[in-house]
Amino acid sequence: MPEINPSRLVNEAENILESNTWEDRYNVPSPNLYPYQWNWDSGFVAMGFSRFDVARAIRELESLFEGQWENGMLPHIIFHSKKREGYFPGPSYWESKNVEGAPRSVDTSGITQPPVHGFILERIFNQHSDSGDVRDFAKKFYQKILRLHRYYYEYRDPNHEGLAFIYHPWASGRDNSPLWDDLVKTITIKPGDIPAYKRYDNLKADPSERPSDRDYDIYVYLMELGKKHGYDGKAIAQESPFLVQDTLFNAMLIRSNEALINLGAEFGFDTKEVEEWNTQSKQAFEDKLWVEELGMYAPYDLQNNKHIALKEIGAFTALFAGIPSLARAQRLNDYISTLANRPEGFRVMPSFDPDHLVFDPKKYWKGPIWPQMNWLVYQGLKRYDFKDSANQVKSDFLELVDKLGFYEYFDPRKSVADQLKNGYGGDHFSWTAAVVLDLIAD
Ligand code: 2M8
Repeated sequence: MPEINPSRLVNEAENILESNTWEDRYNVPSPNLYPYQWNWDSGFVAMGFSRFDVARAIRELESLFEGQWENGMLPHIIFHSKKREGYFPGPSYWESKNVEGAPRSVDTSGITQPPVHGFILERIFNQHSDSGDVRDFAKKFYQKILRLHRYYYEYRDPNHEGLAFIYHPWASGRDNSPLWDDLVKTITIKPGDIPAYKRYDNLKADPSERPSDRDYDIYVYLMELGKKHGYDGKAIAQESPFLVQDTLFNAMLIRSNEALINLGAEFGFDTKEVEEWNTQSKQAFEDKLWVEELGMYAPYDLQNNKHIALKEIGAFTALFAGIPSLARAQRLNDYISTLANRPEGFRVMPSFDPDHLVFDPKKYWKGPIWPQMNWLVYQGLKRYDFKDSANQVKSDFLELVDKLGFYEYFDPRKSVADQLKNGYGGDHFSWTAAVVLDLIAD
């Protein structure tokens, strides 16, 4: 382990989670850059809170699912407060209240994000299984997550393959990853296709660390498509030029299904439906998303019927979901170990292939180290008993936070990061704090 000061980190992390909380019930990823409640961020935030205030962890999950739609969909942003301005696309953009089945009490976005809530609930329950309140909450909350998963199988899997699609890069959680570059190049935007809009993100964080304007036009184009179809996955599947079975997204679904199966057994629920989904999904992930020449998994582009064959961090989250055979897991681990031992000196785990031309160690999802991704990769390596690389992934991350602060993402190049004074993107970042708390306690 690096020389870090765990008690200082824990104090700071707790303060960040508390100060990024509003109305004592929901947390924002970073007050300046992302001033609303985000879907998978809140999952990790609940995990962090559960290390020192489990009642707050429960309120975080409850407030998040106030945004759940009748069809089960959980939006990627819940706009509890309209007063906060300065984020595009804000509450009025999505027109969620015009959509039947969207909540009446709160505005939401219309796209979703990786389904982490099942395994987060399981983690919180396992830490507090002797608490009657936590058990009661978990039993009830289970049903909401079940509805969410049912939505993915019903609306996002038109060929009943067991793999859910996304139709927007933001739903992958990895917005401007090079994964999506070629696919979005095929989208031509004609005058009148998208409304005029104003970005705020690049005023609040260094624009060189944020997505390009062209990326944003595509994001808006795909949101407009969603809006046109009332964000209905089935209708969008016919028309969207961006239709992808993503690695990370499906690995999260599979790991969360597994959590529902485990919790269901604990609570005496019938878990047959989830077991059937998960058996099919795990097999489909293994069969369809593995790319032999790459030696790892890759997302599948459903419109052009091909893999997006690039080396990227989503592939490694399959370990956490227990998907790979031992032989494949070994290949994934070998890749991580070689990366960690390279003479150029990388901290692991960069979010994109450092040998690729478009790798950019500073720019958002094109290369930097991301806190929640390191947590997922760490848990996966542990699951397969790859102790050395697991510890490397954990300690590299804690060292970065200790040196550079609670930022959104970090430079993976040792020689560069060691000279820096801060990380990249937003500061005072909630999931960075949450992951630090969980890793230190783990
Ligand atoms: C980033 O995405 C949002 C859109 O959802 C943005 O760039 O405005 C991503 O890193 C995403 O994974 C994350 O959930 C969100 C809030 O932290 O920020």
